[in-house]
Amino acid sequence: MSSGSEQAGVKPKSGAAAYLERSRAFVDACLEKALPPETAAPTTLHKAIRYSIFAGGKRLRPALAFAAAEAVGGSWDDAAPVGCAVEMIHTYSLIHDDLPAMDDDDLRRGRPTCHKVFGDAIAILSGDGLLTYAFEVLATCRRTEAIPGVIKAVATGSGTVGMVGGQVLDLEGEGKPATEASVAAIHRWKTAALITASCEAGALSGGASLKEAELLRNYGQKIGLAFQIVDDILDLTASPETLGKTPGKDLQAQKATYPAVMGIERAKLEAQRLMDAAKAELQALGARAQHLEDLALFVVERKS
Ligand code: GRG
Repeated sequence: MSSGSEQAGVKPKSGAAAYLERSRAFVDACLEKALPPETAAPTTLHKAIRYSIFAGGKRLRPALAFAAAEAVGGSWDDAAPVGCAVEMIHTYSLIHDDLPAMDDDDLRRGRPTCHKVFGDAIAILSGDGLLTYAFEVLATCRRTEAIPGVIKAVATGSGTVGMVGGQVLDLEGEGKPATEASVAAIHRWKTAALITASCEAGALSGGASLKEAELLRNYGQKIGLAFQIVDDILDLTASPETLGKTPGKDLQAQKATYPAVMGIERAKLEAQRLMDAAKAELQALGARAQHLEDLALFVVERKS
């Protein structure tokens, strides 16, 4: 039997699309409460922070945190601080990445970048502010016994042997010959590490055992890498309107990417292989991990 929306000619949302929509509404309400209003001093800084964080974006990392908490029997409320923190850190990384000293980009999430609107200094400080708020909000996790593990997972994923270190490898690799191994090393840190932390910290905040946290970490590493492979492919194939950022930048900067070292078709197969391997990590968690399975599929099938 078809649903009402199908009868009306409206395509029903897939499992992941509906989950992302619900988790976006939830995390945006939590972020709204966690961050100071635009009217709070210093107003320029708080305006810039809100301009960037509420500019859109898929909110994939919070959704992963919520789904990981659910997969171990926890709730969205348990994982709300993790969802906010990883989105704050992700947004800070985008603001800093767009600066003239890094990727020098004018467009992000379909809008002029933070530094184009507020200037370089405020953009740098907005990123600093978001990173600091992330750890303040993590300290409010409901399961207080989980807080040290949650903080460690998020700090490792976003620090010098995680996202920040990956950004350094990425910048240093520009214009140099790349191999599959060197590209994987960059992507594991630059992109997969924060996605991994979202899954692991989300699970811990939901009461995961050490074994469950390890499964979720393994799942996160695999979909994190798949996410970046798809990002590399979209940079070559998607339009600025769909992406909300300038495509073709990787090629222009001679960046180390999967399509550059193995071609687009093999890169697509590698993303699929990683998705299958990620799903295999979920088997021991049973039906509660269904949303994580849907999100793994979303990661490889996404168009923006
Ligand atoms: C500057 C410390 C620092 C780190 C920068 C993550 C990163 C490292 C830079 C972001 C630039 C970039 C294009 C990275 C590749 C993958 C990625 C993180 C894409 C953007 O993530 P999405 O697609 O973005 O989840 P939305 O806007 O949907 O949230």
